[in-house]
Amino acid sequence: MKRVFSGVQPTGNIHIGNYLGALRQFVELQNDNECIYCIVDMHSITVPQQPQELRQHILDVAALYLAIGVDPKKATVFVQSDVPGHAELSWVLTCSAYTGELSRMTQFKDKSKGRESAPAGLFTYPVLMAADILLYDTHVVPVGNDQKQHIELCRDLAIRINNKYGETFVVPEGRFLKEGARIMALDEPTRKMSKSAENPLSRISLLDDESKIKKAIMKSTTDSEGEVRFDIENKPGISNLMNIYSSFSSLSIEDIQKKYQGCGYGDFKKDLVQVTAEALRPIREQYEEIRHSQELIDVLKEGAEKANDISEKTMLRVKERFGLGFGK
Ligand code: AQP
Repeated sequence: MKRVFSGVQPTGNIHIGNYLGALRQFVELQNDNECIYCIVDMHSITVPQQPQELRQHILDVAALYLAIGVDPKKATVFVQSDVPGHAELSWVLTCSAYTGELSRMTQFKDKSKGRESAPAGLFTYPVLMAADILLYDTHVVPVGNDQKQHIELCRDLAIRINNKYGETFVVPEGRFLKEGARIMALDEPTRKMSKSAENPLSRISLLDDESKIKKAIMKSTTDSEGEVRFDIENKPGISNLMNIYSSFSSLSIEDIQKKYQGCGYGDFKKDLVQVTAEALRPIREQYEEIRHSQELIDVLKEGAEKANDISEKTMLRVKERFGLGFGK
């Protein structure tokens, strides 16, 4: 059985990009694999957070995991900072990473753009992510394809350490979906949809009701041609909407193109509102049931215990390979 690990930051506004690129895979994978799903709160403090809000957002993401269908009987769900091994391993990996490779990470470049000096945590973010993955002897990491570069770095670190210190880590593979792998912002379809973007109409959050979904889709940026045709280069807006439509329905991009031949964007967008609202309604309903339940707290406590058991074993192995500690 393969071990699967992934995580989402509790930075609020979990959106359909997070869902279609990553979270949707969590449910699919839990039946045939040993899955570990984390709420990566330590990653979220690489940018400023309000402490009270962060606590709430941690529980929001945990509830969303369960609402989309992650089953705590099959998968381990926990909060990153409840397992000290993440920070411990992150330091060990930091000592094997190079500033040159970290400064090539596009996410760091994007998030530090225009600043004279950026938080060091933003720079070492991918090392912490590598620690998250390697701590659990992970084989498969389901993520959106914006994370390809980080997964590559994680693999490089694992291989580098295995070569230098002897077999220490499993070298993981990223799992990227073809459809929905990268959902773009609705107002600016050349940028990825993001939780932290200022314009709330740039995204559809998983908990948005039909009226919010309608507002965001009807106002989304398209082009003046008015033809529902998939062409990422020249028609990024409509292509992104077609991608969302296809991901939430049983229709392929070609089916959608045929269905809306000769129709304007208005009709297509109205249908997309319906398709999206229908897909998100059950998630919202489940979420309301779970969010303030004791069950949620129990799941996180139990998850942290299980995750700690696995991570302690890995850290013993790592310390032994690196000669750390006095060898009790
Ligand atoms: N636009 C996207 N399309 C497809 N997948 C996406 N993911 C993020 N944005 C898209 C995937 O969602 C998972 C969780 O993301 P995260 O919270 O760990 O961090 P992120 O990639 O930084 O997400 P955001 O939305 O852009 O958040 P902010 O604005 O806070 O930085 C990951 O698997 C990611 O690939």
